[in-house]
Amino acid sequence: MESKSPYQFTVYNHEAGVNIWKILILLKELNLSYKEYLLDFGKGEHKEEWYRKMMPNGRIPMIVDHWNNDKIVWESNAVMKYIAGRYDTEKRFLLTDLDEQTDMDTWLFFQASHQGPYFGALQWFSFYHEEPVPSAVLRYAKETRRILGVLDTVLKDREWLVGGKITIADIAFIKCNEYATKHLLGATFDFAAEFPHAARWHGRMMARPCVREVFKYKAEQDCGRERQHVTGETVSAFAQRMGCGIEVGGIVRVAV
Ligand SMILES: N[C@@H](CCC(=O)N[C@@H](CS)C(=O)NCC(=O)O)C(=O)O
Repeated sequence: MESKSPYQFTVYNHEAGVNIWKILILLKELNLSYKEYLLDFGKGEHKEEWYRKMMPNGRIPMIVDHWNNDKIVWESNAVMKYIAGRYDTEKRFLLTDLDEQTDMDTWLFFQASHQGPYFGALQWFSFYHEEPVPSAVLRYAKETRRILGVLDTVLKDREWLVGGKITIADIAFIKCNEYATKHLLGATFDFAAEFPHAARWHGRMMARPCVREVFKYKAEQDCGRERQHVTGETVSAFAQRMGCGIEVGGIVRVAV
């Protein structure tokens, strides 16, 4: 179907969404055009019927490709695979060897099934849960460190996760690692000292112009890691009030 849309994708997002960053980075790296639609979580717009018809899970992110019959794709790593598979014609972020492709998928699944949920659970129990649950903070802080340790071990003798070059699998980890190592694991956490190989790999990605551009854009959007997006209360104020979080109530001591 010929589309009249002047931009290729609509990207459904929320200003505090975490899984969107890797998609925006890939779109920028491939110089593809898009428009963001910011859903109002406060009003539950992402649970409304019109949205759920496209996105049955009622979450973000989701994309619509107007230049391919309004194809809908959701689950952020599936979105990355779709965008790269169709539009990274020079395979800048993909691999050609079948075994390496399998390894790339393995890291994408690992990101979606381990890094995303465990880091997300640490964030939840540190800042958003109704009552303090120190044992949950402890468990997910340990898991977060363990996952960084897995990455650090494999990156000891290689620059990238698979195929000797940056792929969508590497890009998939950027945002959660940045957030965990700067905020979630507390002010005393030293990424370079504890996980030097993963820290160098992360640093290489953070230095890329397109990555910097997305981080700058997001900072300008005030996407509110310091804001509890539904109530408007800051995460710090929330953590203080609840007496929970990595740096509150001495939990940092048991988490190490
Ligand atoms: N595995 C999914 C995770 C999607 C997800 O959990 N999105 C969160 C924001 S990053 C969301 O939409 N939360 C809203 C809600 O839970 O209602 C992906 O990678 O796309």
